[in-house]
Amino acid sequence: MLPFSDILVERLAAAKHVAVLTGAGISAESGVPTFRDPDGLWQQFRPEELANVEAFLNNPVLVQSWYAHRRAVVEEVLPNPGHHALAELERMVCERGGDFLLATQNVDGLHARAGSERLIELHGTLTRSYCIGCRRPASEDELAAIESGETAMCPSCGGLLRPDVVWFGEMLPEGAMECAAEAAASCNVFLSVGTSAVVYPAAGLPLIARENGAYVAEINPQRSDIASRLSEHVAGKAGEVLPRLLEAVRDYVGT
Ligand code: BV8
Repeated sequence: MLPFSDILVERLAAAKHVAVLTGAGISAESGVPTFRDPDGLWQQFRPEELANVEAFLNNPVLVQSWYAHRRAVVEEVLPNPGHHALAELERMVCERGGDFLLATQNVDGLHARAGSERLIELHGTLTRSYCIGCRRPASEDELAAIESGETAMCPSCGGLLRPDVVWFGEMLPEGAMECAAEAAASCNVFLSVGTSAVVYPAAGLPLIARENGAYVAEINPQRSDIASRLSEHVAGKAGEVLPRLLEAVRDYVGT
């Protein structure tokens, strides 16, 4: 018994345009804690404590060390079968002349490491940091001060070093949301994978797809905030469901 419908398999097999949104849930099976699950990152802290500019300026050491901790976690983990399945889906769709776009809210860099290329990191990436004074990219050595409990500062201008992520109240990277919204509006199938769909404007992407006639499936052990407005909820883990979905599509098209 497959956890997803025949319709989803048939639509995905025929789709010329496929778009995907992922959230922290797709990295959970790699060992990266999510934000809002019971054992999630926010359980130790609240978003307003850490993921915004004011919190950073009020307590740079806390915020810098929280991101340093998350970088260390991410450096130790690997992409899981869910990440690899989405990279494979991109290749499958592009090889048949279709369009594919993966928009991720994640900042862990795991989709790129799994081989995804048609990728937009809506909320930036942990893998880069920069100086808030002169915007100069920060090196690993310059971030080393964090290890000793000090504030990491720019050696050129003395400004604070921050992760290249999008905090609450900050704009998404130039053009990122426009590009993702365009893909959502023109796709035949949209997959929303591992996201609680509470953070906007990213969470609006599956709804844009639905409003424009796409078949929208959510892959998540829990129902998200927007599940009732989508075509299908596939109850399961991304690392288990996505490889089986790809296999079913390959069987369907007979390749
Ligand atoms: C902005 C930083 C313009 C990096 C993050 C309407 C429109 C526009 C803005 C807003 C709006 N309403 C409110 C806002 C403001 C705000 C917002 O959305 N607030 C929310 C909380 C109400 N949005 C913003 O500020 C955005 N900026 O819009 O700019 C603007 C500016 C000023 C004023 C107005 C507009 C910026 C948002 C970006 C914030 N940065 N992260 C970092 O530190 O990581 S958000 C953070 O949450 C992460 O990026 C994360 O990806 C994102 C969403 O969380 P999820 O990924 O969904 O993770 P979560 O833990 O919640 O859920 C995991 C899911 O996985 C669960 O459902 C679980 O069941 C599932 N799961 C678990 N295991 C598995 C699994 N699924 C599959 N397989 C598994 N194995």
